[in-house]
Amino acid sequence: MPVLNNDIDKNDVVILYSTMVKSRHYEEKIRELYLNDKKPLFSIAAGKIPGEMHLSAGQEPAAAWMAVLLRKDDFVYSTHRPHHTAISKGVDLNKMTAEIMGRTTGLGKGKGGHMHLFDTEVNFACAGIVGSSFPPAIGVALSFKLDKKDNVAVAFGGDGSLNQGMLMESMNLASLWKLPVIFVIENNDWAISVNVKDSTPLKHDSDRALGFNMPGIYVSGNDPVKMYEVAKVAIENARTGNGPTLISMDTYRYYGHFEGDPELYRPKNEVPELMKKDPISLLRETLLKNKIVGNDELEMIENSAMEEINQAISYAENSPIPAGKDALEDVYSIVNYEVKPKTKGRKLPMYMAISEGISMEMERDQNVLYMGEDVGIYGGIFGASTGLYNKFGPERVRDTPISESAFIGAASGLAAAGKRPIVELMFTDFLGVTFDPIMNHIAKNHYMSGGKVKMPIVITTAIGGGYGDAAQHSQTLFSTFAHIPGLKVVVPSNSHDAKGLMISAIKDDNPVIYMFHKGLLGLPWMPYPQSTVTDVPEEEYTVPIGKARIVKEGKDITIISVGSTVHMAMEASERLEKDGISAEIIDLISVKPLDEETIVNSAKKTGRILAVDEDYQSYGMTSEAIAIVSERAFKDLKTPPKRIAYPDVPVPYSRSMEQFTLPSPDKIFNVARGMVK
Ligand SMILES: Cc1ncc(C[n+]2csc(CCOP(=O)(O)OP(=O)(O)O)c2C)c(N)n1
Ligand SMILES: [Mg+2]
Repeated sequence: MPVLNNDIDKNDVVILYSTMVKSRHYEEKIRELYLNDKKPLFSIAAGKIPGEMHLSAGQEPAAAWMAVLLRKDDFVYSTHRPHHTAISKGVDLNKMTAEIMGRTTGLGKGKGGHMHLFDTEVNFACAGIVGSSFPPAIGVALSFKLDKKDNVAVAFGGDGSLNQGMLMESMNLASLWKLPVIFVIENNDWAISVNVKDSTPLKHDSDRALGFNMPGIYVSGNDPVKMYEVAKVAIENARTGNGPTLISMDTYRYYGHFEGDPELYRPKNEVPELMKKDPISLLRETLLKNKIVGNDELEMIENSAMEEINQAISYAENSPIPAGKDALEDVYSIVNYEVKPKTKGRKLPMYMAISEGISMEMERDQNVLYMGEDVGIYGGIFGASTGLYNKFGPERVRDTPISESAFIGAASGLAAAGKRPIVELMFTDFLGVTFDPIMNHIAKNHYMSGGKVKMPIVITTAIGGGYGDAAQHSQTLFSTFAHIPGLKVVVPSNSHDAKGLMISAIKDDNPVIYMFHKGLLGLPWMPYPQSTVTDVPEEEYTVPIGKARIVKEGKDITIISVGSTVHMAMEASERLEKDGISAEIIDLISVKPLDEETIVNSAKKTGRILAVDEDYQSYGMTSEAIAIVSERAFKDLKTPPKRIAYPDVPVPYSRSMEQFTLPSPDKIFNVARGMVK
């Protein structure tokens, strides 16, 4: 039974109790609705509640403290089992229930569902990827720290998340930067069917903190009062600038991993034994024994919880079901930020144009910051942040440890808290270690929240080969990003566009992947075509995202190019001219959204399409451009479209093999000539 110290505020304990009661009844009610309506088995269409259902009955003590100790503007990132945490943070129960039932009035207009609840009114979010709550929470915490606010961020994870790299990276960053964040591990012994003893070689999960030089506190016995006391200290630490805490709590999961789980892995008597020490019953006894409440008040607490829950269910059931076509809305936030250039400017190499664009936006908007590896005094190994550190200092131009999941994941938290982070993924090849934050969070949060959560994030990244850096440092990968709904992908081919696109990317409320080709940057140590060095206006201006440019008019053939292949196409076209062939060259500038109109109009004009790209051929930009032309201008074509892209092989090291595989002016000349003559 929980013990109440003399100094504990008795009202707080009553709030703990009533919050747990509400959570428990809510879960029982949701379970009833979910199971009743799920018959017949495998009939996906049946039932009030779609999808999987992970219930948290038994785990209430891990969350109830938030109802007392957190403020509305503190932030919580929860898990796939989120209801008790949502209720404890004060999420709107009507909208949450409507979301769980997939209704238009739901938190995400029915686009997120029970694992993806976003309530911007009370700063609550959750996610279905195990361990993915940690990086955004440190982002929010960093934002609080930068703004000198005394708020805290709380991130939840289960015992299964203890062995996720995202937790390690996030604890390291949180401790290093002394961020006001609390990591809560809800250890219910099970990660689906795997017992924690078989996954984690620790006495207590909180021992994970030892390696990160931060406090780690273990709470035994699923005790809501102990948890409250421990959390109080952790919060005090966080609010007063003393950094993060890891709290791990033993808790119980009464139901299966998901509703319908046959639980074959679980000893038969486990749940009945756990229920004998049910935390709600035990706290009720404590309240009665200490004469803090009487039976009448207990009854009132029960009744008021049930009333609220029933009202939320009826609100949800009476809310409209979304139209199927609503699925197509909320992928992107609509934005309008065009600034036309006023002057011609002066010549700058591309890397300096990029950093000039960033610098202007950082001056204009205090919310813009730049993070990544070696981006500080070094200025980024590709020079994108040249000079920024000296101008804006280490808080806003922030060197990070080599923890891409943590600092790119943090960007989504920073954005949710109102910042406009730019994060540098040094080589695009390193995407593999940080795809989850980009693909599942940064790209989708706007959509899953029904358009409420904005993700104004720029991810800068170096692409391309041609200098013998082989398979793990030479990829282009436009289409890997472009394939994911919610991302924009831009690729400047010259200095003018580099600055204007960077300013657009920062002003855009959507996540933009800003890809710069190493061989175009104008770096002193890397050869580059002189044609990349163009006039750059000194003032602020934007280059529109999603709009291609015809860089050379022509009438016989259209060459679609982007980034490095623009310069190859230009070179080839000079030779084609000499052969009497007039090529029209399109610089796509944006790979996503793709400017279909410019492509289709040019195809109609020339009747011949050659798409050229340094990314892998299969499922790439060239395939997409040709598909669009085939759908919209097939009858205007005089010959079958062709493509030159990177063959489906990893990038080889030796020069002879690399040059063989790359697109080149020669290849473009030969293929284009063959198509026309
Ligand atoms: C990265 C990732 N791997 C696997 C899964 C599938 N999965 C969902 S929940 C879960 C178990 C999580 O266990 P735990 O963290 O202890 O949380 P609990 O379910 O006990 O609340 C797994 C393996 C996932 N969603 N994300
Ligand atoms: Mg678990």
